[in-house]
Amino acid sequence: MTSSNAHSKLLQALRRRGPRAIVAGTVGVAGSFAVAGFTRNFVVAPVNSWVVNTTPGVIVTASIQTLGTLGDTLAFAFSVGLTAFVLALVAAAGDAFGDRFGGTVGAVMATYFVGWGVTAVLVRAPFFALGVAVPMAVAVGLGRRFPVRPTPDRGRRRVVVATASLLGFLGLSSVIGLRLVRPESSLLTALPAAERKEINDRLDEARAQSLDVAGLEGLTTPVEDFYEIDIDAINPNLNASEWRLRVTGAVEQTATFSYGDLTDMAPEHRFVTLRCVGEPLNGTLMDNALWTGVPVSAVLEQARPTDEATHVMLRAADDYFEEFPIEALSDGFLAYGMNGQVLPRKHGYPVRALIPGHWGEINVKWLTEIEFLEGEQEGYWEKRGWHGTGPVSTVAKLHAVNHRPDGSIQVGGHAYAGVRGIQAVEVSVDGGETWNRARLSESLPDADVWRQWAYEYRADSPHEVVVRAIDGTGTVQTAVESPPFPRGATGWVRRRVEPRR
Ligand SMILES: Nc1nc2c(c(=O)[nH]1)N[C@H]1C(S)=C(S)[C@@H](COP(=O)(O)O)O[C@H]1N2
Ligand SMILES: [Mo]
Repeated sequence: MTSSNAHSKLLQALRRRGPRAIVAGTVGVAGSFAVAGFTRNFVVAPVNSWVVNTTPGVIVTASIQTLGTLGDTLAFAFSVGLTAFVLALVAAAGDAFGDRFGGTVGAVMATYFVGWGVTAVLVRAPFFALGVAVPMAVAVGLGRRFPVRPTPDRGRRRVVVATASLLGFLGLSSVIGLRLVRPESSLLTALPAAERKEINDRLDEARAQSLDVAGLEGLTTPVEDFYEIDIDAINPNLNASEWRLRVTGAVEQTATFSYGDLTDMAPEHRFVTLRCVGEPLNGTLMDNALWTGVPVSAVLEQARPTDEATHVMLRAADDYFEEFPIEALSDGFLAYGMNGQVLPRKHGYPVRALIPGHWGEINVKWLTEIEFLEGEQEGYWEKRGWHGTGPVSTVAKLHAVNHRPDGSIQVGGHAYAGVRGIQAVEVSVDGGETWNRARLSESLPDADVWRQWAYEYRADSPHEVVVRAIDGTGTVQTAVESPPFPRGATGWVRRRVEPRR
């Protein structure tokens, strides 16, 4: 046989089986989604993990930097295509098997068993593999029984029927699959109406309290604007129904909690501000949200730490871990909601820790374990030289400078001092010679929140604006300048302002 002969045989085989195989691969993916939704039992999930893990880190990082979460989405779309392609190969093999043994029955059986086997190994769940195997086998069987050939007579009608059935199946599968798990959508619909009302009232209140300064972020940061810091480019994609929180180490008795255990407890709603120790003094890695969840103390009732326990290690699904003194945990919070939404994946779905007054890094996302220790250990960042497990330092930022129609100048920003609170913000418009009190937004009724400040004045020559906060204990923000590494930036924010010409 000449090679061109073999080539044309291959082409013929492809032309005959290709469309059928591709349809089978596609309905295999759709069927899997219908039974599993966006969970690890969805056949694309293991393929996507493989794609992400085999993509070199530099490319992942670069794609995250240039594409953001679009990179995630593209990788996922690619994984969907790759999965359908692999399943199409299985279907083509089953189809070819039928040509030799048993005709259509042989093809259907072979497709069913191989499709099921491959998927069961991938998702490690025999039942969910049926979602792939059954539609694939049906597609191969129908394809053989009613071949769609582009002949003028019944060909056209069959194309229409086949296309319509395919689209119908895809649509139905998506609808069913999306209903199974809705991690990122829906307001916390499971909450009683009274709780939903409380969330909305508190968000409204914060909106009303926000200072009306152009270009200044409000008191609540919308979820899509909330800063995000992760050690990995690709975040864990956890399934709430499989998620567990374990309380271990130096405890009277270990305990395990499911998502339902936490959401069944009486929910609380707290405004908490987070700030990353790594941000520059006047940076943008500081935001505030209304979090819904339960106090850590509620789970410690069932797993009390022993008298020897001195520190806590929080561990997460991305292998992140952070340690801090046990005292900080008592006011801690386990959040599963954010601004009235289910906690988004990028902020730690299904559950994250919030440790009042401390740097962002110990507010562990994708939390899986609270381990009590009988002594100190280093956390992820501390192993890398940071000292970010303690209380935040005091900061007043300057993010808005407005030249107003009446000729005055308005400056404004946010100030934050953790649980010490903000008592005052002072503004100098002469480089620090003299100081004036800024207007402050009313305090939100929670312990660990920022405040906005604003100050209006007139000036007709270039000048330097300096701001400093005074915390709730009366201590003035330190003027000593230090870089973010290793304990957070300090100093006063200064900015040169030109009068309007
Ligand atoms: N599991 C896990 N938790 C984490 C991190 C992380 O990379 N993994 N980053 C930490 C850091 S450094 C900060 S500043 C905050 C940021 O929280 P955010 O991304 O929700 O704003 O999360 C902390 N919790
Ligand atoms: Mo951070």
